[in-house]
Amino acid sequence: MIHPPKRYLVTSALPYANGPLHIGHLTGAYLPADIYVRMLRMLDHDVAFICGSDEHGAAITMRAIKENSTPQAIIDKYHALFTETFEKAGISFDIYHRTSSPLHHETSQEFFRSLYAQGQFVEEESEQYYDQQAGKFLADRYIKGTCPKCGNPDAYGDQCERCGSSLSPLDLINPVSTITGTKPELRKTTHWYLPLDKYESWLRTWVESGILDGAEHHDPAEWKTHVIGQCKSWLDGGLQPRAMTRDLDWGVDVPQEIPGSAGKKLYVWMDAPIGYISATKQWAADHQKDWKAYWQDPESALIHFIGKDNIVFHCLIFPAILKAHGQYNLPVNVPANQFLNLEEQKLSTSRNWAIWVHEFLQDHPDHTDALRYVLTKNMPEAKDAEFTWKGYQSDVNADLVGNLANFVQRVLVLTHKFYEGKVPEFDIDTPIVGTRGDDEASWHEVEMMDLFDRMWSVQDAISKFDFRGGLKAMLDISSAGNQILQFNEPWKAHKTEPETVAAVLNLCIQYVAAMSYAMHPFMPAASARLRRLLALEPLTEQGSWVTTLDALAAGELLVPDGHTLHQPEHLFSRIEDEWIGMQVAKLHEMSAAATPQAVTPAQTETVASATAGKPPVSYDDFAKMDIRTAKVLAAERVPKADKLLKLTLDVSGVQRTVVSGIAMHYAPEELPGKHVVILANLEPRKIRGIESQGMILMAEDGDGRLHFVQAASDESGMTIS
Ligand code: B3M
Ligand code: ZN
Repeated sequence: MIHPPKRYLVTSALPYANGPLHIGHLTGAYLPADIYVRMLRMLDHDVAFICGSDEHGAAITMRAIKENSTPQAIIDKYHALFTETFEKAGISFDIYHRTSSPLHHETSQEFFRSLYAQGQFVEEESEQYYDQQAGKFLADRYIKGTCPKCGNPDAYGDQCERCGSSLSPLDLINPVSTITGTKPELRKTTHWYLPLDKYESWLRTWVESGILDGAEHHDPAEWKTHVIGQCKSWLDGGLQPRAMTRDLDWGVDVPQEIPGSAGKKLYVWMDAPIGYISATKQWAADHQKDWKAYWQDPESALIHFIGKDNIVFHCLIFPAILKAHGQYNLPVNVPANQFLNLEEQKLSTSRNWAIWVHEFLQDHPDHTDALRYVLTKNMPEAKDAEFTWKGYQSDVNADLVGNLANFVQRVLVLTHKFYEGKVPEFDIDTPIVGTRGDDEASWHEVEMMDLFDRMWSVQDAISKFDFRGGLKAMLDISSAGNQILQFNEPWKAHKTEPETVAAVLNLCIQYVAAMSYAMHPFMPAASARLRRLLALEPLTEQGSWVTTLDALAAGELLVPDGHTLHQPEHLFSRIEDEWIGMQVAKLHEMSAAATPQAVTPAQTETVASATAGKPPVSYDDFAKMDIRTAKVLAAERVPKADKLLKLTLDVSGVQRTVVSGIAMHYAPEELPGKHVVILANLEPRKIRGIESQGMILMAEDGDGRLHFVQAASDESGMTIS
């Protein structure tokens, strides 16, 4: 890679359009990319920031099955939601595209065609699992079974989420179809494979030394250690040929003219990353740009922002696809983030243990920048990180209110008090007791050079993907400004040393103006508010950092003498305990409501105490419970209730109806014939008009998935004591 590159192409992982985005997604792949891109623009680089919805793959079709809906309806709903969410969160994509678009279908087919024509695929017939009842082959998430590596009974056909192993359906022990719950049979089918095993050696050289085709491509020292580490462990484990097609009915068709293409779709991990290319094409068409320059000119830098679960696809598989094509650049960096935990637990969609970005920003539109700040401060850059509401409160109150807003406020108030809001003129030679400055440079000049260095630190950290460091450097500017005020106490000195006070305030106003630039990548809306307070033009992104730093280097003022500032207003407001208490309560309520059986307040409490550990009970209390084995005879959805299923159970020959909140975890078709355990003497209760006679006991794993509890015998009606 030639430094600096002529242009940048920055991508954020295309989110699956099958569920809303939570704060872990935001801080994983979108916020860091946005900060980085805003800084690139301010540095006057040519950059395209690309994203879009990933609308194929089992994640979408499974959701459609569960919701009794269609894939099209699901993707339309979430694509619209994502577009709105990113906009509200201030994520400044140049384009937010979608993989269901005709342009994407054409682009990915064209790509496939090219690889096919160049003989890059190995066509191979193999035996794959087939669900007779559904009439479908079962790949990836359509098949479940026990992981051969760790024994997790719920491993998917492509991956075990417990131990992280990459799997193929044939590796699974006791495989079952996730569509019908039936045991699949093996059938022959033909697919096109990318022979990753043959690319192992160049991939290793590329990842470990940054050398590609004998030339320096990138500096591996700039890559995160955990990213290289994960790649190495995949390479050490040996790469296998990977099928680039699937037998599916939702996805991009394998080009029709290819013999044997009928019924075949592109593998979602082949089509989705090509989504970056099709989005770039659309953006280029909309803005009279040349998309090829961004993807194919070796002087362009491609950078992928992703979460750590996508590393193998962006660091090994997609690069292999791009290189097999022959005309594309490979990424110069993939600054993947690790995971964010929420209140010391894993974020979990199924348990609703999450802060949903659209919901939070809808309820609290004035918190966008505070959220961006706290998520950047706690970004899981090198290791998993924690988000807590208490932490949110203290980060906002200490840093944004106590430090930043307070500095701005003091400067504005004093300028209005002493100078009618006008930036005071000052004498460059004003000696200021106890501060720096020497014969060559005045105190004001020295402090302005210091400001330059501080701005440079912000830029330097961001360009190294050290967003936490950049954020700290930004806040340090305001701390330094506060110190200047504190040291010189202009509120006291005004009468006795008016020259000093004029110089101090002038300097502090320059600091505040610099802050409006330094804040911009992290908190664009607050930066805009600050510019309004300073009565400065809205900041132009393109090139403004360069102009500002040039001005500082030349010893120029950022705000001229005599310029009138607006009346002070608080830039951020304090967060009270009560507000935090409400957020914590909401989190627990939402999560309890998503947990089966917990549909009444009383039961909500039970669930909350279960996570905290329950107090001891007497044997007598335990003995009051009638716990029995039962067998599921039938299951159906409860209308207008996403989470509920109505189950008909057999309990030693007697039928019973139980309403259970497991619809997000099991499709009704998979349940008949299952053996379960129930609390048989739970007071009958009407749920959605159906009388529920008991409760099914479920075990919840660390990922929030629910599993039936079973006795070692299949007899129904046995008592458990
Ligand atoms: N949709 C997976 C995910 O959201 C996937 C990323 C695609 S990036 C090309 O984790
Ligand atoms: Zn496993």
